[in-house]
Amino acid sequence: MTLKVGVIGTGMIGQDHIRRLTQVLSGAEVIAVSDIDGARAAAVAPEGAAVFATAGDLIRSETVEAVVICSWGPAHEEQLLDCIAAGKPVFCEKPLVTTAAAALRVMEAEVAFGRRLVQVGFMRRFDADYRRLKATLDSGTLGAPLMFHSTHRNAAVPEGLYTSDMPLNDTLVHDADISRWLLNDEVRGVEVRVPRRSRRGTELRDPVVVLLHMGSGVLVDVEISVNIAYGYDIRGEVSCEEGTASLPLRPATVIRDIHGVRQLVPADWRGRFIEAYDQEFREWIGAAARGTATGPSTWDGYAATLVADAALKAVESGELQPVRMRDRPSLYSTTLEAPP
Ligand code: NAD
Ligand code: ISE
Repeated sequence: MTLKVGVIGTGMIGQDHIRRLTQVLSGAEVIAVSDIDGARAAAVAPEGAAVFATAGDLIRSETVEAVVICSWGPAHEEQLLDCIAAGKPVFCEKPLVTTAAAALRVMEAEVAFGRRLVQVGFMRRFDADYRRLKATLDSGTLGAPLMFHSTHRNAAVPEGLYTSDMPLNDTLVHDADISRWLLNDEVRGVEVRVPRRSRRGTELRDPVVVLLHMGSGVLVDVEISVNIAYGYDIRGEVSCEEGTASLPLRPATVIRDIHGVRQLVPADWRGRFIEAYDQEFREWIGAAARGTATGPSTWDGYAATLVADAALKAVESGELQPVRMRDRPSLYSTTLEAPP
């Protein structure tokens, strides 16, 4: 049976997900699209797909069985609540929402519904390298993890659209989520330091260094540089009691020629995580066809949102900012599961 999917937000990642649902994966068909920019939605709609004037119309359409949200973060809350009210499985790109209060509203609605419907787009959890790293840590062969060094570099970000808060409330959510997942732990406190500003980002606060204090005492240092020119460079190394484990550089091919020895660097997230996005959608289609969701949940989106909120306070105060989570509803009791 083919899952009939509606996509909301047809910008960069919306178009990439339409491509993978249409040309790469089986089991799903994009039958509807919507964007506040109606012309863009019409231009990228797959042949035969309906173009809805509003996200709400798409979500409530009887023909749409499951929804993919790729609009801007501040629009996610209303669209998620509409999906839950309609009882439809929904894949929502990160960030889940942009405030802790909004995350709690989405969580309350899903808990009241009584079944998981929401999967958040934390694609790193589906990346084969991160999965091997987690399996190594979980095996215990290196002893307990002590520190995690996470590097998150973008070649550039859209000028004017990407603001100084976004390294902390848009980009950092990936590092916060992957730290919780890799380490089976929660973030309890956040510090932020701002080094010398890069002139490439004009007024943008870039780079930033974030220190996540995990419940076990593990410290995670995160470098976020969003205008580093040379490419999209995601790195991770965990220092444990008896050794270290790190992600390989991708693509792994090493070129030797008259200019020396080098590896290519992906231009952006599309290239680096292409297989991870494919896998997250493979798993989403399977769960959505059963009327539910898998992988990163509303609880995980809430946790990342709290870290973002704390980071924004910490950058202003210069102090360690605590992160206090509410009790975990039983609906989300298995969300820090090991990879299959
Ligand atoms: P984009 O600006 O290219 O596209 C966003 C689209 O959403 C635009 O076409 C805009 O018109 C539309 N839109 C905005 N508000 C809307 C609304 N209320 N209803 C319908 N359409 C609306 O941005 P993007 O880079 O594609 O990012 C979209 C989302 O995906 C963001 O939340 C971003 O953080 C996330 N993202 C995730 C990853 C990842 O690696 N997982 C990578 C890039 C972007
Ligand atoms: C973007 O929205 C993403 O989610 C990318 O994965 C991230 O690396 C980038 O910093 C964000 O802007």
